Parts: sequence; C-alpha cells; structure tokens
Amino acid sequence: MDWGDTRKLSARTRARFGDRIALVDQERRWSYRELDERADRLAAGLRGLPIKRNDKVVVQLPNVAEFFAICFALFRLGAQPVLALPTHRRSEIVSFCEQTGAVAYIVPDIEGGFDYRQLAYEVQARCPALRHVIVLGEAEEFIPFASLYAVASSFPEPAADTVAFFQLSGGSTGTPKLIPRTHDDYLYSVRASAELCRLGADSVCLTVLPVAHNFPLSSPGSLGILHAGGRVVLARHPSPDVAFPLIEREAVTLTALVPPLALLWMEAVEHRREDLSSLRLLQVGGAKFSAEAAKRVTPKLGCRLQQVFGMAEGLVNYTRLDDPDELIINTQGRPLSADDEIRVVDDEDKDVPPGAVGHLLTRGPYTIRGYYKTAAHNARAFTVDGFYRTGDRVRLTDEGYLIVEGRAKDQINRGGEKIAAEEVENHLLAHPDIHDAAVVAMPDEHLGERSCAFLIFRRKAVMPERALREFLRQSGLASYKIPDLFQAVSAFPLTAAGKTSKRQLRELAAEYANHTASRQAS
Ligand code: AMP
Ligand code: DBH
Repeated sequence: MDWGDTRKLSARTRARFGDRIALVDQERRWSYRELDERADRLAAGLRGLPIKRNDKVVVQLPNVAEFFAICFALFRLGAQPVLALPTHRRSEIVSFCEQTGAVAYIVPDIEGGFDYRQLAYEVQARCPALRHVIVLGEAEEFIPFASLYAVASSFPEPAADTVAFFQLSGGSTGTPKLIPRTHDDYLYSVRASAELCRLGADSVCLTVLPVAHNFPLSSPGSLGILHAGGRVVLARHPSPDVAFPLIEREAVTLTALVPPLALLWMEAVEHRREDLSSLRLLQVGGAKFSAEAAKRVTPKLGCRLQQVFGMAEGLVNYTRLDDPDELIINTQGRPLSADDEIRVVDDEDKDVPPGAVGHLLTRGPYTIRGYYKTAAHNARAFTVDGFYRTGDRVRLTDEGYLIVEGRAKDQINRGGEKIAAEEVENHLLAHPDIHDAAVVAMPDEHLGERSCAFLIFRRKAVMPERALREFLRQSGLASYKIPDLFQAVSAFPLTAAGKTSKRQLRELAAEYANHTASRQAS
C-alpha cells in the first residue's frame, strides 16, 4: 500500500487519489481533490477568525462530509479538535470547553430533531473563552459554516509528534476525560489497522456509528479508508432502513457495528430484500459480542466477522481475517501491533498465571501515557512505568488472544455507549431531595447492559421516575446516561469495609431486570 511519505493526519491525498470519490454523503459525492481543496479553504477561513495553532475547537457534527473537511482544516492549522459525540449535551460540552479553554464550537443547526443552536447558546453563556460558534446549516446569529470557505493559502504545518486532537474516554469518574492523540501515534494505528484489514482503493466502508468515535474513525475506520484511497459512505442513521439500501447502492465492502446493532441487522435481513452480497467484513466491537451471536454473522449476513476490542486511549485488538472460526467467534482478538505490551495482573499488580482472569494493563506505540491535565487521576489510571489500567478484566488464550470477562471500572457499557457511574451519581446528588445515589449496570438482552440508579431520599418524599428523568435532562446530561431504572431504597448494602457494595446492588438490579423480563414475557 502506498502511504506516501506523510506522517500527519492532515495528509494531502489529492496527488495520490485525485478524482476518485472519497466521501459519499446522501446525494453528495466528494472526490479526494474536492475534500482536499475544501480543507485548505476552510483552514484559511478558520485562520481569519482567527483560530490559531494550539487553539482547541469542540467539533460536534453528525455523519456528514464536512466533518472530515473541518477536521483536516484544523489539523493543517495546528488547532486541535475535541471530538464530541452528537448525543452529548450541555453538561459534557461545558466540561470539554472548561477543561480545554476551547475558543470555538462547531455544530449542525438541527439534527435528529434536536436544535444544536439552542445548546450552543447555553454553552456560550457558561464558557466565556468560547468566542466563535460555527453552525453547519441555518446559522441564526452564529457564524455560517459555509462562510469559512476562503481563498486557500499555505502556512507551516505542525510537527507530527504534536497533539492532533482529543478523543473522549467513556471514563469512570465524575468528569469526562480528554485523550490527547498525536498525529504520528494515531496515524500509526490507522495504517497498521488498514493493513491488517487489507484495505485498498477498492474498499468501501459504511460509517453508521458516530463518525467521531474512535472505532469507526480509526479501527481502521474512515481514516483508514481515506489513507488507502477507498470510499467512505456516511449513514445518518444505523437502522437497516437507512443502511441496507446504502450497502446495495454503493457496493459497501465493510462496516463497523456495536453488538446491539449487529443483532438488529441479523434480524432485519430475514425480511428485507436489499442485496448485501458486496459486504465482505463486518466488524463488531465497543462491547462484548456473545459467541452465540458471533456464530450467526456469517450464515445470516454472508460475510466474515471481525471482533474488535479497542479503546480511545489507544490499544486495539482484532481477530485476524484468516483466523480459524473458533478464534473469531470466541475471542476479542489480539493486539494490533507487535509492540503493544499486555499484562494481565491481580489486585496487587502481580502477573496472574497463564490463562487466568485478571486486570488488563497495556503500554505501546499508540497508547497514551496520560489524560489531558488530570495529574491526580493519571496517577491512578497508569502504573508508575506507564502502563494504562484499562479497567477491563480479561484472560489470555494459549494463542495469545484476549477474552473480555468483565470490568473492574465503575462504568456501565450500554451497548457500546459508556457511562461513568460517578458522573451520573454526582448529577443525582445535586438534587436537594436525594441523600445518596449509586448507579450500576443491569443485564439486558439487547443492549448487554442498561443502567439502574439506587436512591436514598431525604425525608419521605420519593420522587416519581418522570421527575427524576426530567431533573437529569435539565441538568444537561446526555440522554444515554439517564438511568433506565430508578429504585428507591432505605439504605445501601455495605462491604466488609463499610463501603457501598456495588456488587450487591448489581445483583439486586439483575433481579429487577429478570423480574421485568419475565413480567413482559407473560
Ligand atoms: P473507551 O475507553 O471509552 O474508549 O472505551 C473502551 C472500552 O470499551 C474498553 O476498555 C472496554 O471496556 C470496552 N470495549 C470495547 N470493545 C470491546 C469488546 N469488543 N468487547 C468488550 N468490551 C469492549
Ligand atoms: O469502544 C471503543 O472505544 C472501541 C472499540 C473498538 C475503540 O475505541 C476502538 C475499537 O478503536
């Protein structure tokens, strides 16, 4: 594969791929040349605002072609995008702005029925450093995205070892953590992933997950495709109604899904007529994919399965294309790079015997050594010799493949969307009637996990669920973080050490989930 000699994400692909189509966004088709020229013109427009090197810019866009043009423009300027997800709301966006001192915020006008301009007003009111709000579409009094297309000019680009952008961690603490990724570390993982997946100019990927998420962006994702000269087809929605016709129309060869979507697609093929025969590879990751579901992928969808176990902090594991079915179905793959170091340890950081379950630690060429500006947290999240504590519990097979067995971090993985329990608890504790709150995972047939909040109320006044949901929405929390179930209790079960026992609460939540499931079945 010809990667040219560039080590930067701002790579100019025009020379290599010219008039080939890079991006398909609904009826629009941008060639590599067009993408490149737009990025150059946007870089000039952004510089005119002015946005300068090392300025932070929160980018919150849906799956649109402009996402790539604006990110490449920011890379060329040396300004650093903070890649927010479309589901983030005031609480998350304000936190990103406060942590980085972001000077600009880029949003669509209305998307999925939600008016991002309203959100921008609320964020701007709270973040005085935020000087520019740029809106794709109807801008009201903000800056229209289209007005940024200026006359391209050249200027020095940042060095390859500098921070290119910030990814977000699903996290396990009160505030969402920012992950600084450099041009060369990220591009290394993108290239190696593209090679592993054998991407080439004939590869067509469908992006159904949010384009900014690390998995569809880099594993090998849309960036892998763009650096290999293939075609990225953007879907605004992951439902079979939207995705299947696109697969047929564009002859899509690979796509990446979270487990609940893979289940949905496998059900939908039964009654849909589209021709999906171009699909060669289905990647599934973000949360544990059960072996039972994994077995059904090839018979149902007629393509190979690849399990992907990755993290925005770095390490990505893949099953390989030629692996025996047994490994593809039952494991979450092995590290991308021969230079990825893996340790599986006990609570005292001692290596467990081969094959035993333990905590996964990792260090390697594209894994961060620290989150952005969080020294105290970093001291806990990394070992002194620089290994990242993933919070995942895994075991290694004889072949050196990883099987994810669970999690030690205080997080709920809701079908690939990560929820830090402490963050939701803090929002709940802000309510005057709530004395204490504990948020835990409960099993769910479709999503893998859903979230359950146990609450101890002050006084006798138990709040109705509707009011609790509304309170959290008003507090600006992303809606996927709002608990699926609320349970009032008079006290929390305690551990021997006298702390709230989340293990016992999870068992209780599982009973509720079972109870609800059997009630629904009868
Ligand atoms: P984040 O650190 O927010 O990017 O989320 C990464 C986390 O998602 C990992 O540490 C795992 O807990 C989880 N995860 C990602 N892929 C998988 C997978 N294939 N199986 C199980 N868990 C996964
Ligand atoms: O869940 C993730 O964050 C994830 C999953 C698969 C990821 O970041 C990745 C691959 O790169």
